[in-house]
Amino acid sequence: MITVAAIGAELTRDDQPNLPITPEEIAADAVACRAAGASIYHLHVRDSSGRPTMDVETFRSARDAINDATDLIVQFTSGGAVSDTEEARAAPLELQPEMATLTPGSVNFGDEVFWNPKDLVHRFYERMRSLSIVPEFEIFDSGMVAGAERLHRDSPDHHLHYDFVLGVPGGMPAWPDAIGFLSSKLPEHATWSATGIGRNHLPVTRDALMQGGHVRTGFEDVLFYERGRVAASNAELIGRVAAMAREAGREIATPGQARLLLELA
Ligand code: KMH
Ligand code: ZN
Repeated sequence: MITVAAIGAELTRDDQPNLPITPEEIAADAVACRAAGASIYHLHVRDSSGRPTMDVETFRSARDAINDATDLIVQFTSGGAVSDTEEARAAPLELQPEMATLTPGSVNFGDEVFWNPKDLVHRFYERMRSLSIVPEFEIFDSGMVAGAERLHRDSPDHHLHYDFVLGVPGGMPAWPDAIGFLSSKLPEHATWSATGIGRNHLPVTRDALMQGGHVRTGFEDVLFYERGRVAASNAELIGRVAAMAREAGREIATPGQARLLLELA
């Protein structure tokens, strides 16, 4: 499975002129990503001036635009931006996306803190499950694997899927043995993907593909396609990861196959 983290909350149009913002731009981006091999679209949204927002109607328009144009799994962020309140971060869940991210612990995030105290995480998890949303646990540091386990208490009523996000300043670095270590700590039958931020991206992608994991790419994680050249599109980033997967002898999942792997309804 290839996830595209297409937008994020940190990047601006000044950094990345091709950042998709309007529903039309997001739909066109999603179509291109689907053609290049993506099966999951990890969604953040922006307001009309390009600032990150957790506005429910903006999420609705973007989600509907992706659904109208593709069969991609739409995965909402519940992380938002580091400045968002708990209420704002939780609000779009009422739209019942198929999946949503859940970060089971706090972590330094550059000069800021990505704030996920235990009670907030439990409230988000309960809300997701009450709406039949399958969480993807975002693992920025190793203790978060234990944090996720405390949520489902060994008897989850959904498939367990994790995403290792390595190389955020303040989180777990993209150490060469990080993926092997983290994946060895997951419950049986769990699936996992990995992404490396910035210059860590290709080594982490390669390691994940070689070790049986799934992968994530996109503007949220990668600004430069190569030294000195900003990525032209999310689809360009997906295309590179898909080529690496094929070279590693891995098949690319369609959204339908990903739904089976993730046991989505
Ligand atoms: N923007 C980060 C603070 C997620 O989408 O769940 C959090 C984030 C994780 O992007
Ligand atoms: Zn995100």
